Amino acid sequence: MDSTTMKATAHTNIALIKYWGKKNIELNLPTTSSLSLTLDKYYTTTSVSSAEIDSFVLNNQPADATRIHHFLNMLRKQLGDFSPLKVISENHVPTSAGLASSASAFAALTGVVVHELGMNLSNEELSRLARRGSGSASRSFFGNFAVWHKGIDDESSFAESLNASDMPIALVVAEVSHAEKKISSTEGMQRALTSPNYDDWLVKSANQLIDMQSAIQHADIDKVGSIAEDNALGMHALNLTASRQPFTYFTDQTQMILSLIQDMRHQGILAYATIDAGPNVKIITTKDEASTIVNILKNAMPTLAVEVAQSGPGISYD
Ligand code: 2P0
Repeated sequence: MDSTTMKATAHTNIALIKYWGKKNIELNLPTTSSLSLTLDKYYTTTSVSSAEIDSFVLNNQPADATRIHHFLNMLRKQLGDFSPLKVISENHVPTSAGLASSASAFAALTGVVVHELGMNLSNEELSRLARRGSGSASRSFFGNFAVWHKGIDDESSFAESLNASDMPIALVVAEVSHAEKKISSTEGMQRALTSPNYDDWLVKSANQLIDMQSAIQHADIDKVGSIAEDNALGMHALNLTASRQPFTYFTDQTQMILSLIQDMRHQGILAYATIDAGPNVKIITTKDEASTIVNILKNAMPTLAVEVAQSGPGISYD
């Protein structure tokens, strides 16, 4: 691989129907299909160059390359051997605070390596490879809405675009914490699998996915939000009811925002919560109502960092 300045930019995504469990850890096959909205605001830009050993520079700082080295070795097995790489990433996502920086990171890395190898793979094929680095990365190649089909094996587990038309959906991100999460997604999922409610959640999730696709096709943002909130709270209920080491990602601030959202709905504001592997709350709403929600949050919780994100693009190269 020649030394190069080519860059791939992938945006992160927020799951509206969550991935929360692995059927196969080695292959990163999920227990459910999931559905996401790609976000405009948060993204990772990555380039690679030849090096003596696999190494990683994140936001201009040397970083631990263990996970990346493991992933590059998987790519070497799948695509043919290539020499060690220095991976240089700029992360415009708060790292490890439940905003899924691994999604944009592994999508951008997969995209740039495959391009540098001179291979021409479809986004679906790239998605299949990126899945092995981080499940949610499979969904970050596509703009707007994407669905990750859980599949039954390595070949059949990948994401694709939903080809939905644009709708005025917005996401108000309330950043309760930038801190590293206490329990990794992988560990959290393993605990959730021990919940006696897990099998019921699988059935419910499959039905919610069908309903969500229909709501998206009808551009029904209220329904999109309501299904997403139900799905997310179901995921977090699994954590609380795990038979092995039950836990929660929620903090007092998370609970406070959830109750503010209920108040907003009573006032007729379209606002629904979704929460990932951390305390931050993302509020699904319309572009028109986003600023009202920001104002309510800022008034109630003046120290809260709040941003508004919208639908973002698929992977790009320059
Ligand atoms: C999701 N999350 O669907 C779910 C919802 C967090 C909560 O995917 O173990 O970093 O690397 O495959 O993708 C975050 O987990 O997990 C995630 P791994 P990942 O977005």
